[in-house]
Amino acid sequence: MKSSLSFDLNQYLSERVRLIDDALEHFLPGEDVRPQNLHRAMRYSTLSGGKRLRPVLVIAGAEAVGGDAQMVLPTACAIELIHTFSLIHDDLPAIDNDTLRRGRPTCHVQFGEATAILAGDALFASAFELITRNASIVPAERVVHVVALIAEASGTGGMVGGQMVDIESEGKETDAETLEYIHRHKTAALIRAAVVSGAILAGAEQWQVETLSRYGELTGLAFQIADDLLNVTGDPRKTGKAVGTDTARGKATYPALFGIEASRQRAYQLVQQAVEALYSFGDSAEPLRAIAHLMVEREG
Ligand code: GRG
Repeated sequence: MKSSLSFDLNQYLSERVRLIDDALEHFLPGEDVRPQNLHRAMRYSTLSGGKRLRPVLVIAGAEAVGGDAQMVLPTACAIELIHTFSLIHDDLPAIDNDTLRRGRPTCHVQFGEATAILAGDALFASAFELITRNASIVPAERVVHVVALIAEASGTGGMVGGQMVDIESEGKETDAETLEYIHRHKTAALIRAAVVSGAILAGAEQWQVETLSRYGELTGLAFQIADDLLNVTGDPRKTGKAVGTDTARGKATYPALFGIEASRQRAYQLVQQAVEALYSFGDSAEPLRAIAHLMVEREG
């Protein structure tokens, strides 16, 4: 991971990831609580060493507008639960049929398909319960705004909609417009919602919300292009998942449509634009600038 002279990204991330991991551990039902198998599956998939990019972005969004991690921690964890839910369902035999995730057997391989489906469902419901807890920390109208934003980013106007078009495009020739639709909805929508939610909960002004929305959209797209590239050129020991699966399934991806070099350039160009979008922010947005670069320079 790269860090600028004045800002230590590694330290920034490790401090916030620890906060998030502790809060998730505390929030999720214990393995000995009935129904035990469901709770084991929820904990297995959530507490399995993800990068925690989305919850970190919730915190960084809050910090960019003068807030702090404690103001937004329930919502940060909630977004990670939604992300974990999407990964569990994405890996199912009916969707991508993947057997490896974060370096371990996927949820349905470990617990069976029925439990994996229910674990995903329960994580999604728990996420919204968790967001409402933010109302004990910040004004409730900000929380209501964030509930609507995250629900939209998860549903047909976001992740689920993108996933649907992704599935429908498998094995077909896909044009650039459809590919961008898939990536913007399947991946960028939740990333954008993460950074914007943090800012709204921390009391952002409208211009700040609009700027961070643009930052989230641009970096979210760059992140998915990097994910496409890692599926071609990545090391499974670092990504924790199988490589070459997109090509095998005839998936619509940037490298498949534009080639590796052009995809890489597009990802870097998007990051550049995202960083430029933050020009009106001062040092408080330094974490967001550094995270934007990390999104495309990562190896896992
Ligand atoms: C009903 C909300 C809902 C979801 C079901 C399956 C599905 C619909 C959507 C799938 C969305 C999806 C899996 C998009 C891919 C996004 C992506 C690049 C995931 C990898 O994220 P990382 O690299 O993973 O942040 P870690 O393991 O670090 O958390």
